[in-house]
Amino acid sequence: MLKLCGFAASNYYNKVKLALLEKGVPFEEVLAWLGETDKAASPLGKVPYLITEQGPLCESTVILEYLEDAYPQHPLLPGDAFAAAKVRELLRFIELHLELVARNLYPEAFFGGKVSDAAKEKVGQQLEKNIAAFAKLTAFSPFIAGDQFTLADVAAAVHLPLVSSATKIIYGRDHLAELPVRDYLKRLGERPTVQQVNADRKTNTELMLQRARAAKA
Ligand SMILES: N[C@@H](CCC(=O)N[C@@H](CS)C(=O)NCC(=O)O)C(=O)O
Repeated sequence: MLKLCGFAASNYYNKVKLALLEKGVPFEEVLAWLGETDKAASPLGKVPYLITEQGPLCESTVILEYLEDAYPQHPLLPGDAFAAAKVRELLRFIELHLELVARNLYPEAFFGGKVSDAAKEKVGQQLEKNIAAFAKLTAFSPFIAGDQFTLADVAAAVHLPLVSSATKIIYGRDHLAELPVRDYLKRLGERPTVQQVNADRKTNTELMLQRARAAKA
């Protein structure tokens, strides 16, 4: 059986978990905190990584693509090549131009660190520009790439809430507020798969915080 390794507080881990749940592919979760990962499976020590019968795979989007190829049931990419590329375009956009930019704010937004004012200003400007561009690519009708739940929704479900909360904490304003993201995430939240991922995330985040407190004591 596939083994998904990492921890459920991680949004990248949850992206793969949500795809597995949506596709109905059986898998086992193996808890691996940062610093306790298998470096042969994930040489940068990042999570998630997936252990397959043929060997390990890291990088969440590569894993998503592998799952689509290896488990065609409940496809999360359209059959038409162009429509599939449009889904991948959104997926890439969310990861590269939203998550990876907003991630610069996480040390202060979520982990008690500090981000310089200059960095905050630069990230804020970059996000404004990237979110305006993202808005041109999606109508949220009802899903990110149209009328079907796809890999782009899998990414959106885990990345967009963090972009919203990080910008709200750092700038006092949710930079996604002008898009229909709240209603969209509420709709996604009606899916049992998303509910499971969110419930496990909360439990695991609590555990992660307890570990951090114990390490400090
Ligand atoms: N590009 C990687 C990013 C994964 C990632 O950054 N995961 C975080 C946890 S949310 C992590 O492992 N951080 C530790 C590190 O970067 O050393 C992917 O898509 O899988």
